[in-house]
Amino acid sequence: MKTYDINAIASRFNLGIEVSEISPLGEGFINDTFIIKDSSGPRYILQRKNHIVFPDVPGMMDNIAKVTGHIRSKGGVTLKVAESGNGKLFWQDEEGNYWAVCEYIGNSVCYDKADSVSLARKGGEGLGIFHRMVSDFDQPLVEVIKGFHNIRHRFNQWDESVRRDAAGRVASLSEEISWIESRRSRMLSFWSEYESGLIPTRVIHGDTKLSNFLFDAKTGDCLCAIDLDTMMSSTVLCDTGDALRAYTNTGAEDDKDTGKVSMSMDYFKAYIGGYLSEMKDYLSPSEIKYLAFSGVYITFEQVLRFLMDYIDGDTYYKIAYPQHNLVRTRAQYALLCSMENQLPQMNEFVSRECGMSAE
Ligand code: GN1
Ligand code: MG
Repeated sequence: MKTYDINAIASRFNLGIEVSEISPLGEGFINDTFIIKDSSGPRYILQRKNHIVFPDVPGMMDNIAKVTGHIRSKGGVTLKVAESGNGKLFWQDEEGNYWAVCEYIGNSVCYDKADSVSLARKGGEGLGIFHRMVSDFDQPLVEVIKGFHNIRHRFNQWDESVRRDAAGRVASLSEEISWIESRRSRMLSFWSEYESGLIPTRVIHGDTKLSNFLFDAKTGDCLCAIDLDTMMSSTVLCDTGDALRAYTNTGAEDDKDTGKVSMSMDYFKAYIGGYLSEMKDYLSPSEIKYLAFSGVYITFEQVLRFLMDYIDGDTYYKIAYPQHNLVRTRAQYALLCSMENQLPQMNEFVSRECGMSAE
């Protein structure tokens, strides 16, 4: 990570505390994150927002202010964004970097991996609560990343990447490329149902992996969604799908041993059971129909995105070693196959939970 004069940056915000320490936090692939402490402990989270990935940071911060304001007005727990000295929700440094600060939520814990079915259940409840809280939000939101979970858009980028072959890697990837091509029409036909309006448009979080939710350190309940940068209007199936990708994986997102990677049916049931306990009455029949498939959809999208970044020469995701994006691609593909194989049982579970007979 590049070094910044982090104390000078923090001093641009109206924090109202005596800062005692600022240290790096977490391993996000996109932003740089720091924790600001005073003598009582952690107080704020400071982030450099990646403005290559998020071209409209002011628009993004505006989305966050609107949605968190809505949740707060309904008595829900959510992030509180701090203003900078100029009254904006961000501060731009001389190099053009955007910085933003939000209050640290105390007595909370955050996980990288679900290590129990009860955590998966709580996580599902947490996303359900978030979707329920925003189900009546009706203001327009900025599309922070164009076509983020839109597979038609992703395929357009994909076609261009393969044609460009910027890193000269395409010739060596015929097997991996066939994983994408053989699923093209199925993924596009699902997305057409969204485009046609059959699947409703709502506020989504956009990046529902485990570490983007806080849990109560005492009760274990999910407290709130964090990392709200990718919130936009889309289908909630993107969120359930991305969460299933994260929660149900028996291995790591970038497992070198793909034999360790599979979808745990127990974790699937726990997560979806928790989600439906909060959201069942708010979902349309089309959302219920595709709830289990949502995991397949987003895991496929992630295989495509990791492979596309590898083809592009690793320009998007931070990597820890040269083959990292290829290792991620193969690990996510193993998860995708495992989900595809278990889809009938996943659908059966959803139907049963929703009191419908399985198709
Ligand atoms: C990125 O920023 P982070 O690490 O929470 C990415 C997600 C991917 C995820 C894969 C804006 O999330 O879409 O699913 O990596 N975020 C963006 O781990 O592209
Ligand atoms: Mg994150």
